[in-house]
Amino acid sequence: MIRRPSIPRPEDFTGPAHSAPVAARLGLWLGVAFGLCFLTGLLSHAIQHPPGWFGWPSRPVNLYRITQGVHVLSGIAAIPLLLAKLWSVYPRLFARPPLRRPGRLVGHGLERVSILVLVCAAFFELVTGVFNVAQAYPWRFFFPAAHHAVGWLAAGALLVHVGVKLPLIRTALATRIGRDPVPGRRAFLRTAAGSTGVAVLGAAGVTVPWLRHVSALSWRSATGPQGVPVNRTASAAGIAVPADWRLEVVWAGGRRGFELADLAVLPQRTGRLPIACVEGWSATADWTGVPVADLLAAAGAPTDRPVRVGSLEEAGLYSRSVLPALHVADPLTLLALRVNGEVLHPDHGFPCRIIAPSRPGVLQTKWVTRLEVLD
Ligand SMILES: Nc1nc2c(c(=O)[nH]1)N[C@H]1C(S)=C(S)[C@@H](COP(=O)(O)O)O[C@H]1N2
Ligand SMILES: [Mo]
Repeated sequence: MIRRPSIPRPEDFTGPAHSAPVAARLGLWLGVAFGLCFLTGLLSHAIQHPPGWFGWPSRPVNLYRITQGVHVLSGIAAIPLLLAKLWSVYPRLFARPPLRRPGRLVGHGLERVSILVLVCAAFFELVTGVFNVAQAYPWRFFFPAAHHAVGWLAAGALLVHVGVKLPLIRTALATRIGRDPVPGRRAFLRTAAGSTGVAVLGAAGVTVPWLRHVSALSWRSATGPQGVPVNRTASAAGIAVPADWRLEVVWAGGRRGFELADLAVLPQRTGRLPIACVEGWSATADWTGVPVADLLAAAGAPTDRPVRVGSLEEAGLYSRSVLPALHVADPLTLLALRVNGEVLHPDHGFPCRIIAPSRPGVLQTKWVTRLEVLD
């Protein structure tokens, strides 16, 4: 007699991974990782595109380095957690009928759609984020804008999902795993937690100095001229410093030019400051230069305004940036001329660059040629 192969039902999956207490715990951990990742991502977005009400402090000097490190590492942690969670719940795909009785149709349909959106958005965020860490962009959209928009989509879908499932989540979390009649649940959760730990440790070397030696992803940390990594080299940016290079300081009431020799004789300050790239790597160095506020004062310009920084680089998204007034006022916001005791390498921005505390790397403009005090 030939038996027709039967489509399984969720109850047919009896492995320890496929149970509500396991799924709820993985969901909780995943929620924490996503939450941290979302908030630190919003923060980074706000620092780069500050709304009027938003102010970001310049101290402690490592603040942005820490929030961006948390962003990248919580995203890395979410990858094994998401895979474990999907493994845990995929038998639900076999639930029949796919949509329930008319009375519950709206709620159930909403739940299904929110899960589909959530899974797609979460995958999109994690995959594009990892590619960004690797600085590979095999797509045509603009990464920061897409990553930001889909982040909101994931957050919305997650809220709906948690809202719909809350009663179930509560019961499942209240079930003690230790007394569980099904063996193996604890082992599955331990494996998920262990893989997450390995993934985080493997990535943390990009930003945590004492983890450099155990980290596979630390390739960016200590390479590059003068001990600091480089994202965009001078030749990639098409930089040729003209023989008559001058720094122009411009403000509402006037302008003044400085030659390199003029900058070199102004009082210098050295600060141990990080470059914290939005892609996750960070590296600390001793930067020496003229505090921007002192330079403005020497020019006779106001020192309590935001300042637009212009570069020799003509095109390119990072060829200019704006220093908010809070950062201009910080004496460690430098127009740096030297790094680790040496004149800046061309790839680090010779003749001079901005190095400010607690600031995304993309805003640490290199090859500076103009400072414009804004109203
Ligand atoms: N003019 C200019 N400045 C720039 C960039 C750039 O492409 N052009 N890249 C920025 C980015 S993304 C980072 S992380 C830092 C890196 O500085 P470094 O190359 O000296 O390490 O420079 C920033 N300054
Ligand atoms: Mo960067």
